[in-house]
Amino acid sequence: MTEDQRPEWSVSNQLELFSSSVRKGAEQVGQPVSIQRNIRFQKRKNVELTVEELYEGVLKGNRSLLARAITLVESNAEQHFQKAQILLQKLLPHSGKSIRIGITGVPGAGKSTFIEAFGTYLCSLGHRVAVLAIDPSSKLSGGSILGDKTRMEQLARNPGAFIRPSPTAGKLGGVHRKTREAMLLCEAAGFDVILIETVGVGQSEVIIRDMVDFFMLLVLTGAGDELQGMKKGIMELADAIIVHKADGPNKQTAEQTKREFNRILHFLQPATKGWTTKAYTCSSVTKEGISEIWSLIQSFKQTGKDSGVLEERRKFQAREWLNSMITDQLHHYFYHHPEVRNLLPKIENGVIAGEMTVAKAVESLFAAFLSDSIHLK
Ligand SMILES: Nc1nc2c(ncn2[C@@H]2O[C@H](COP(=O)(O)OP(=O)(O)OP(=O)(O)O)[C@@H](O)[C@H]2O)c(=O)[nH]1
Ligand SMILES: [Mg+2]
Repeated sequence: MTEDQRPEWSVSNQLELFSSSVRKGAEQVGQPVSIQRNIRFQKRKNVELTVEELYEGVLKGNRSLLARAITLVESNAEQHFQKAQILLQKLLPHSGKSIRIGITGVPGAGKSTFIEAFGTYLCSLGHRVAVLAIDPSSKLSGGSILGDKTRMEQLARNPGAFIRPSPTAGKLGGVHRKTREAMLLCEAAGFDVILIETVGVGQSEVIIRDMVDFFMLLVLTGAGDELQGMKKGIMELADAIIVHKADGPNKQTAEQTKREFNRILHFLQPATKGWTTKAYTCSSVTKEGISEIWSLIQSFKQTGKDSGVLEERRKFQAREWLNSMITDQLHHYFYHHPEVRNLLPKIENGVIAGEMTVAKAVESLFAAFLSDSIHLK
């Protein structure tokens, strides 16, 4: 069949004839190699890539292959889990070289806007910036609300940046494992600054603190209320408190709020040994204070490197990660054990009806779980 005789394009007619004629066209305009590669990639978009292909792609810093590698680690399918682990194992030696920065604050504190301004600034200095998000509510909503590219339009278009919205919660390990693994992949892809956004609603701050080197809290003015409503515990997790939106009529009050935070911080335990947590002001609209925050992080990194505190922190975090994965796995195996699944409703009813003590209930379930380890595959 010649090109003149070719049939109408339809799904069943989509293959060689059509792609070969595109390729021919491309060769004619003198761009054979890259276009051909593109065609091949397009054709394979829905085809699962091998570990080797993902490995090569991530190491080369290819953003679309990095995105696909992250999709793989986020997958809840058992066979993807195994494949993802092989990929991570291979990439592990290439990870760890970034500065990991956590950013939290109440909804509307301006986290996404800050990341847009800060990330764009870092890219202009030649850094490669990856943005990840932890969404503590995704377990409930099943969706993702953070890391929205709409608030980060400029950064999303920057060739030096990579933005990944938060994963949805899964069964085998949760959002946190996925974020940690996504972070390793980004590092292997050459991103030297990792920004992790999470909305400050309690537990998520502790989780993010355990993943990052530097942790900052964005707060707003309205000092009295802000300070009273803020838990001391959260302030003690932070390496810096940023009074955000310090622009226009807000600028003066922001300075005042900063002073009040500094007064309180003086009496609190610092989050990082050898580092004094202080409050700063910044605006993501006027960009005032943005470069100072980067200088601050640089000096934090240097201090932490010299004292060995940063290395200690990473080691501690690796141990915590191991522990949390063991907990996740145990949880998974326990609740998926057929006998446990079978017994649990009856035992629950027994406990609710006051016929069985909780300790006895747990003992019975564990007896069932441990009597048969065949299912522990
Ligand atoms: N004046 C001023 N407004 C800002 C600044 N940064 C953010 N905003 C505004 O604050 C609002 C909230 O900003 P976001 O960046 O979406 O806040 P967020 O903390 O990411 O919010 P969630 O993702 O919902 O938790 C938006 O209307 C921004 O335009 C700033 O530096 N100055
Ligand atoms: Mg946001």
